[in-house]
Amino acid sequence: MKKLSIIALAIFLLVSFTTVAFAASEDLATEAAGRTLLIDKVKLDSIVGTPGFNNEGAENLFDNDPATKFCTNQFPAEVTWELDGAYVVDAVIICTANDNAQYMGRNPDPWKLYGSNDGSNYTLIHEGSASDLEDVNFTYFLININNDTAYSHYKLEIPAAEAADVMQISEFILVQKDGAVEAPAETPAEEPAAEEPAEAPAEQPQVIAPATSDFATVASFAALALAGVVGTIASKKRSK
Ligand SMILES: [Ca+2]
Repeated sequence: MKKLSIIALAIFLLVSFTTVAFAASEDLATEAAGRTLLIDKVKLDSIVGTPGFNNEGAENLFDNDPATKFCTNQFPAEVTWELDGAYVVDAVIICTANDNAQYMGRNPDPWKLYGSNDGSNYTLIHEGSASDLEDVNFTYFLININNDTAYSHYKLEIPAAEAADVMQISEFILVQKDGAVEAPAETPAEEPAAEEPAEAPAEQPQVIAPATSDFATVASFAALALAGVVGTIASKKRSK
């Protein structure tokens, strides 16, 4: 009986470990487990990505629909997008696509997430691999990330697929770090900088204006001087 109990316990532990190691769900709310998702913070018109197959472009990663996917055979695949403010991201949720179980090896391997606050200079936040996912369909995987910096711009870089000529995922969701709300502090700080160039052109007409009045002044003096000369000549002619 003791042997049976030990075997049963071993099986239970093995199943538990497997469940924890490959925690995933076909339901986003279950996989997110109360975390704050930044789906509605994505500026949809900011999305720029490597072309995908027909109707399978990078914009499909941000539509909160696992039935639409980003599917491409162009590598390295790259996607950049902007949020409506700067947020600290400490996890992402990636969802597999409609036929990963049939076409195995299409998960990204590796995948690299970068952050930026100017859309030009990017910092590597995390590098993941195909081991974060499985060859299953329509399944959300939460991947924790070690990051404490708020970024407003993000870039996903996928050098290759795990074991196929085609890479595909259906959703790429940023997860905000609990208690980190830095967006309001970042956004106002950027606005004055953007206004500075607008003021510079306004000063140019002011520089030109004195030159015009100087010309008018010189012209006035010249006219007065000419009038004086003419007057002098006229008076001299009258005196003769
Ligand atoms: Ca989608």
